[in-house]
Amino acid sequence: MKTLSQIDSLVYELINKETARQEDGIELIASENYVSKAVMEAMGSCLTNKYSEGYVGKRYYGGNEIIDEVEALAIERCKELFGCEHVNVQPLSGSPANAAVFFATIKPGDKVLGLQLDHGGHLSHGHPVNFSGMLYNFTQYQVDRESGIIDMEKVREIALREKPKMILAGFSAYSRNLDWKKFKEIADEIGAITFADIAHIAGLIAGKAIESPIPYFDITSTTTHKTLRGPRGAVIMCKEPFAKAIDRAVFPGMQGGPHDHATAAKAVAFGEALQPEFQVYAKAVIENAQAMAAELMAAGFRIISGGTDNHLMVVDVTSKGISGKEAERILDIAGISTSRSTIPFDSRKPMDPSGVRLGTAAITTRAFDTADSRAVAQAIAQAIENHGDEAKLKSIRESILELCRKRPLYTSIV
Ligand code: DSN
Repeated sequence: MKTLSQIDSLVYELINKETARQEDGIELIASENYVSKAVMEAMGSCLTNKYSEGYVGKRYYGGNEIIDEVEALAIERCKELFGCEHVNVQPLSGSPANAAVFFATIKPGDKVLGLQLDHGGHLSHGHPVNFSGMLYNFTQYQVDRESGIIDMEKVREIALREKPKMILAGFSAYSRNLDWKKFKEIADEIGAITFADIAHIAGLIAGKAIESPIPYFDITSTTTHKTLRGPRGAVIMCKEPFAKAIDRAVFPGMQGGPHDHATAAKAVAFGEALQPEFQVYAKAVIENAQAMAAELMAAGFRIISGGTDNHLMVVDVTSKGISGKEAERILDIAGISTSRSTIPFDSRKPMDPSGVRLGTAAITTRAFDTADSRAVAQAIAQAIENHGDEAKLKSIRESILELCRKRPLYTSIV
């Protein structure tokens, strides 16, 4: 970043500080990851200069012959990676992608069934403060109070009673595999559209570590920057009969010009995820999460649903006399980034809930193995148990720094 350092030393310094923060800290925010330098270079390219409203071969601006090739490549690689019939690679991020799916398929006021936010769902899955909950008539399903797992018989019961036009399956804080086939069977009983939001687990699906909804579901959206390890952005995949409506909903329905630099970076990330190494990565993400969950449970923490099948877990920290917000703050002091999280049936408020959500996508990218993941879990337990002891927190921070130096970030990614 030679030019930036000369032209704008303030921004340059801030980027340097953030690079150091990422290098010297442990990233457990379940929705974050570290992209490769190749993805970053594509994001930082001259493609950011272009306007290209429209689609390949049908643009509203001239000079798009190269952009057409970039977008066609992203489409081709995404189709190969996920085995989908059609894909729109233009969505700017997850919520706009989900908005486009709703615009394409249902009308304001229509009934939709989705997972409740504090049971692991997402704001755009019908929360009242979000456009989804304001525009559409959402009915929400929950996890079982005892097991912490979605009870498919309950989902069926609600679906048969409420007869939604769409059933939405997906989550941002749920650690168990979804039964895609069962969701589809339930939807077929009532003639509902099936919509999967795989934002969190897309990389695990691409890496063939967990099952894909794409063979069963009508429409699947995902962000590209979580386990999939691409740039900030999203895609919408669907069966051919929905293709035209999805494309029209994205543009001109929702968005203007696509971010062509992001499209190029998506193509790079899809290319990386098509390599055999990505399957090794996806498997390791899950193994690391399972090792971390086991260690935390051994230290006396309650993990919602009793473990994990994917990259994340929601940990109830209240038994250690601390709230989720306070745990997030203490762990930040120790050099571990997490995000506070509500737990199902939480008696506390969303800004200061009972849990923290942890994920292993980022640490696995920097080559952490199961022994490292267990060491991180021990550090978390120690920090939370000694949350009032500044000297102890300082010594945990030192051990985290040592672990980070053992697994350097910007030399381990290519
Ligand atoms: N903010 C993302 C997450 O943390 O899961 C979802 O939008």
